Amino acid sequence: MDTDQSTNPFRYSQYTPRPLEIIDTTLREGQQTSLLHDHHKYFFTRADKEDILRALILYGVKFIELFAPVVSKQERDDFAALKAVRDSLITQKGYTFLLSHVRCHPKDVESAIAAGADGLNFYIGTSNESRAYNHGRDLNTIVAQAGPLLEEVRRNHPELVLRFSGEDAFRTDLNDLFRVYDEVIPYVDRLGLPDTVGVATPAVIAGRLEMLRKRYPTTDFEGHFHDDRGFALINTLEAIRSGMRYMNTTICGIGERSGITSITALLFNLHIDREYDKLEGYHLRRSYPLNVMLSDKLKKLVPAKEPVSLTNRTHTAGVHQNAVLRSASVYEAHPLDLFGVSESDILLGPLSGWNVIHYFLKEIRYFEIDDATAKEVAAVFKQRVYSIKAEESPEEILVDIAKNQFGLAQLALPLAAAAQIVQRLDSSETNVTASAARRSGQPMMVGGTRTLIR
Ligand code: HCA
Ligand code: CU
Repeated sequence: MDTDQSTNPFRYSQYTPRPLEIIDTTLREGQQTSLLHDHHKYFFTRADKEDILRALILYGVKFIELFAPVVSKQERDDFAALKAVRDSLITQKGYTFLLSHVRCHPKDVESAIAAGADGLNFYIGTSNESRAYNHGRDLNTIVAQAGPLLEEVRRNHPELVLRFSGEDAFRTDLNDLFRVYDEVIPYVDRLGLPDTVGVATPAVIAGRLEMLRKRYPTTDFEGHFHDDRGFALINTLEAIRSGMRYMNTTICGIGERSGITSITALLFNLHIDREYDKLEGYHLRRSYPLNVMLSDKLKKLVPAKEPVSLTNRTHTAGVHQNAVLRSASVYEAHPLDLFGVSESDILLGPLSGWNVIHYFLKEIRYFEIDDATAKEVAAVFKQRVYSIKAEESPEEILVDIAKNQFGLAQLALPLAAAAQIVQRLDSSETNVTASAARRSGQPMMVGGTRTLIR
């Protein structure tokens, strides 16, 4: 498919933006995560990038940020491969804009345009810290460099989507930010407001946006919130509430240091807050599979602090387990199944009560067991499980006690019937995700019941 911008039929000017446009930057900011280094991985392979891009497009994202091809030969070659993936999904999902993250530097710009980027996300440090220690240029020099460059790009490439960010915007004096933005505003589609080091609070964001929107009433803003204080998500929600339409995210929030806003956490919270118009075009059931896929590439489980996680449907204490067996709503307040966490998990362990043990042995392992025996088995299990060995599981110990110590009879099911009862976590999803789930150690589910016990 020809994506030369001069002949590209999918012009940005023809696109009607939705109430919330996510600009996902897993393939740029996300690649800067130190988590890749933990396993000597250092970068996403081309296949990883293709999987990530495909999954994001299927999720409903229309804007994807990539590095400038000038970063490395690998990035340049991968850019072409990613364009091919994007093109292959146009019939199914419409057009997705690939945006290149560029310094205010002609070389970056040329490399991105030559690669066929749909847009350029310019950035230059505007805070005192950036100016002193990053690029060493004062405000006049920044203005003199950025203004003419953007003017030229806009003149020669009217079809490109242009964004300009003052890096470290929340430590930049507001008047300094105005000074630089005043210069570039005639040429850009959006102004970026990155909280580069995670200093902002919701109140600061609301205040700044009010002033910026007054000064630039017809321009869209793009947020990018780092999580150094743990505020990325709440800052993002506040910015959207204050009228920001474009938002940067990554899958599982990966990025420099503690990263930025998690894409699935954002959509999950907008749903809980009943901001349904903001969810237009996003395929929410793909949320959990998206987290599983990315975590698998990092050789991790979905992080425990991700709102859209199996952890949030996993119950450990006996009181909790007993209650959720009757009604999950006692300890699960949110519609996680709409976000692809379609099962819940009860962990067998020293805190499990006799009713869960009874449920597991009877309903899942088909032992003939009454309440009184279950209480006795539970007492033995609670003792033995404290001396569990690394190669054992609580489930094995429990079955061993039931079978060998109590001599309980077990209903023998024909193999074919048993096979039907066990299904994969994400059997409704793609094979890629299913295998990712398996390799991530994501559990198997018991069909017919809504609860998995491990
Ligand atoms: C970076 C910094 C950046 C840029 C954000 C933007 C930030 O890693 O280059 O271009 O808007 O947090 O400021 O990610
Ligand atoms: Cu960043």
